[in-house]
Amino acid sequence: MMDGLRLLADYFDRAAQHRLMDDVAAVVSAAPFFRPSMPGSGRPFSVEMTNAGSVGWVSDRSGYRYADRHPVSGRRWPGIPDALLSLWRAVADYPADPECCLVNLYRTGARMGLHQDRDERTFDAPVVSVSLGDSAVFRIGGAERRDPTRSVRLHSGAVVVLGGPARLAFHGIDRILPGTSRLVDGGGRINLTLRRVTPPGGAR
Ligand code: MD3
Ligand code: FE
Repeated sequence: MMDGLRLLADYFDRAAQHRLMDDVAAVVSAAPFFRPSMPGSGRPFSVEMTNAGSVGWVSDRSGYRYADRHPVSGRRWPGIPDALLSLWRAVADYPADPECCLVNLYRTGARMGLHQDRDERTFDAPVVSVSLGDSAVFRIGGAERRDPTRSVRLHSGAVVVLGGPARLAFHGIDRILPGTSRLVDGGGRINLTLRRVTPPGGAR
């Protein structure tokens, strides 16, 4: 396995997955899913998104960025649920809490192309991700787009920690395997991604 990539399959049992879905429902009631669009073209994403935390990741015609307000309601994002702060403190090995929890919703047919996460102002912190609902075919390569990639199945309850060299690896979601879980109402997959955006103690 690549250096810095830790796959913790079955980290959350079924009961914990249901509690996380309740936390997601509370976040979504304060900050409904929106559909981002590609910088430049304005082409809509197939994935719907929302956020919790002091800042949230958004994308529209003018670019990708972290914003402190929901792009539709103009309201601040809700707080990151306690269970996710506890997860970060248990696995991230980082001296400060996450600032953003991006919530991605993949209905059947949604995907995410190969990309790097580099909109943050620090890459010292790992990215911690939780998979809920239908299984996904996740692809991860190296620091260069041309590097070879491999495919990993992410099932409901899995946690992935990406630190060190893996932090800047190209990655994406090739496809969702429909009907592999009943956790998400209406079917599909939820991914929760915890990130530190600014250096600890640093100026905002
Ligand atoms: C590897 N999300 O939101 S999570 C994203 O399943 C994103 O929704 C995917 O890529 C999803 O940016 C993958 C696993 C993940 C998250 C961040 C990474 C893998 C990563 C950062 C660096 C390398
Ligand atoms: Fe990513």
